[in-house]
Amino acid sequence: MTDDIYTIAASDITGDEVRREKTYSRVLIIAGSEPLGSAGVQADIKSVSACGAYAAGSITCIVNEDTTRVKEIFPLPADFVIAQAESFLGDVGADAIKVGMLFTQELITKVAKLLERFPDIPAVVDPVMVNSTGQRLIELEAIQAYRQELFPRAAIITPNCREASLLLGHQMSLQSCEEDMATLRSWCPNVVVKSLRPDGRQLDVAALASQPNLRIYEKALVKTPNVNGTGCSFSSSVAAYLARGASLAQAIDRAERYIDGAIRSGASYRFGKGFGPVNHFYRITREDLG
Ligand code: PXL
Repeated sequence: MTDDIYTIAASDITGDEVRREKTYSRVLIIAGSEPLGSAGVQADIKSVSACGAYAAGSITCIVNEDTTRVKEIFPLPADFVIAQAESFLGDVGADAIKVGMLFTQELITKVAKLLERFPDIPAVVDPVMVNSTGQRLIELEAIQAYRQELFPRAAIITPNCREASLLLGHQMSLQSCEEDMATLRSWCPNVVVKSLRPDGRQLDVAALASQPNLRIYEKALVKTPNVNGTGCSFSSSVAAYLARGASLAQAIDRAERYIDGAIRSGASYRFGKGFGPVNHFYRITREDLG
């Protein structure tokens, strides 16, 4: 007995026979997967799509978590992660790369070597180290590899304040900001530190090689637990705008606007008992969807 095969609009036309002249703005995401759809590669794909670029992904690890805690982390073999990325880069090509959770020192080193081979593709490196509940998402000994190997290959790095503090070896504050940004810039010339929280205010601080002064984004603190994956979503949004041809400064401005809207729009949804997602597609209305 043979299996039934249902064929829908089968085509034997191969690429060479067709004029394919349109291009996507392509973002290759190298990041971890999680089951909530709030953070990691799931958030990355949503953000890149919501910001108008094509999202492709190489999965680094699978995280089992609910909205209250990370339960288990299952890293995939580092060479396989790189091979997935090479499959996309070698055949399709990318206009920007977003690097999220890597977890192991071995993978950080291997991703650094991969980026070295593609120096013309800007890479946004989000050094994922802790999640919203403060749990660690990286092997301790791997932090050094971010500083020494991966950051020098990045176009921009986007640590949050806690991650910046781990990288610096001390708590980052508004008082130490100028000095700390200078240290971070010694590893990568373009840096955005997310979520500094001096006296009830919420600040993101950007330092760009092209600009003499720090750019400070002050945002009203939105009261919501729905902030899981905000770092992932922000850095993916930056990558999407870079892929679409924006300058770094423009990409950060647009990503700040995007994530602020996504947090506000998602603020009052009920979603589990802990930290929920932002509303990635808030700019698309029901009418758009038909
Ligand atoms: O938000 C940080 C993060 C990144 N990547 C993955 C995660 C998380 C947080 O839970 O699961 C895969």
